[in-house]
Amino acid sequence: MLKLFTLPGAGAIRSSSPFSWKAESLLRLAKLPYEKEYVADFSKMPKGKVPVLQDGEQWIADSHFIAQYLKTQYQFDLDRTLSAEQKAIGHAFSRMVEEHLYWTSVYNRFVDPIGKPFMMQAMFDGVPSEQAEEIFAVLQANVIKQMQGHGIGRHSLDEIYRLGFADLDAISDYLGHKSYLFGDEITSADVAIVPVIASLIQTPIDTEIARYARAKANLAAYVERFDHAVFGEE
Ligand SMILES: N[C@@H](CCC(=O)N[C@@H](CS)C(=O)NCC(=O)O)C(=O)O
Repeated sequence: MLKLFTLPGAGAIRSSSPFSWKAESLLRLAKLPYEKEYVADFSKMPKGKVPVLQDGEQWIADSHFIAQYLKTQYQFDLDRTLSAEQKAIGHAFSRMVEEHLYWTSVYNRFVDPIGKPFMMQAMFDGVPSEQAEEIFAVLQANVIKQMQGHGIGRHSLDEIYRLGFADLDAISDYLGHKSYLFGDEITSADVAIVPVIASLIQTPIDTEIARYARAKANLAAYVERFDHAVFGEE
């Protein structure tokens, strides 16, 4: 059976890692049986990150390569009916969300002081507070370092969120009244986009960017529609 190395979630947050949530959504949409293993030590993963899919002797690290693997090995292609133009638009939206908007969501959880109380409770319930503070500080320092390297972390909170607002506007405007990005069917762009915006909308953190995302009625409905289609009543 396929095994997905992932991070746990809570309720409608299917994983605290949007890339793992994306990989799990793909497995579900492909109707492939799988089991999950939660990763505590990233250094045990082939590229130091989740998700990773194990299929027998094969280890596939990174959600993009997992999607490609499902296409070549299991003939699972969510984009088969899309035109070349739609595929190009979907590709650009996915990259914008995963390489840019994602960081504003990470910032809202780990760096914005408003995110900390929820994160502490969600991650360290029952852990002595001194130890929880120490681990959080390490995670936060790691996030800040990665965001500095990316470049977005060099901006102020206000600037980071304004950059995120523009991404949310673009998705909301393009989605409009459609069910999914390209109509009535889920395509791979939706699978990349929804976990990132759902992480903002459904995590009970009241940062400026989370409020901005929640205020977009079509995005909130999109997230719910996708979750119902992929995870049902679970
Ligand atoms: N491009 C990768 C990104 C994966 C990624 O950034 N995963 C994060 C969790 S959301 C991670 O494992 N972070 C651990 C770290 O950087 O130490 C993908 O699509 O799978």
